[in-house]
Amino acid sequence: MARSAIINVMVQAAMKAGRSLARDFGEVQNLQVSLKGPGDYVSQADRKAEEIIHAELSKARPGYAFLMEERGAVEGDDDQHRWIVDPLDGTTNFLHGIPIFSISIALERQGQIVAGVIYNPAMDELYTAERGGGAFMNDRRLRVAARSKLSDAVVGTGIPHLGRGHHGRALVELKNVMGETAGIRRLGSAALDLAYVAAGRMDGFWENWLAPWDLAAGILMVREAGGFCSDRDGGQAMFDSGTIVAGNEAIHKALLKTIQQKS
Ligand code: 2AM
Ligand code: CA
Ligand code: CA
Ligand code: CA
Repeated sequence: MARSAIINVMVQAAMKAGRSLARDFGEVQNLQVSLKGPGDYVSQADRKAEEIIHAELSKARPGYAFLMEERGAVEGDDDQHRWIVDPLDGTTNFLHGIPIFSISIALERQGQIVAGVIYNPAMDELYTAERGGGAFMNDRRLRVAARSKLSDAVVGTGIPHLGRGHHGRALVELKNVMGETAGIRRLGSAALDLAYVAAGRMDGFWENWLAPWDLAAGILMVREAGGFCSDRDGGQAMFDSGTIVAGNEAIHKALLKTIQQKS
């Protein structure tokens, strides 16, 4: 399968940042770490990877705007295009030596996500998607899982930590989903959770209190693999609400209903 020019640019940036993350992952005990808020860590590795991605993408497409987790918004001359970047999704795993983390890069054109790349350097798994062109892992075409019953489904989520999210609501959702599914998984990288749904490894995923850089590439990945994504009310305000529910058509619908239960 031949990759398009824009996917090539994104893959090159992700792989270069991935090599930097892999080196830092090998000596994680030497990294400088700081706290952004309670339980919210950032390291030199996050910042280095973000610099690499910013430099590579700016060189390849001068003038495009950016929204990045660590630097925030960077305006560009081109008001049609914006990169949405999480240089290290799963920092907590990374800092604990758990090899489940990723780089997430999405391209928005006129407010619509048109390309996405998610890369896990520790497992050398590269996910790519282009609007209307399908989703791929290491160039193999992806399709969401076919299971249609929640009782057969393995579903991913994220659990809020100290200082973040509404723990009471998270517990109600967990209780309801655990009572209706074949298993819950908590990987620790929302971008990879969505990539796993696209790959059919997990049947569904839901999480609250996420940011656009956690979600942008993954939403396109799931859709291009034939899946469905919405916010927790069933609408399309994932970026504004920070909530997401994903799966194939049947699982998405059933999962939405389950997490909307009030108690
Ligand atoms: P991060 O590793 O890039 O920070 C895990 O459930 C997901 O939540 C990860 O994608 C993680 O992204 C994100 N996350 C962790 N802490 C967060 C915080 N304080 N605010 C928003 N998202 C966070
Ligand atoms: Ca972070
Ligand atoms: Ca993130
Ligand atoms: Ca991050």
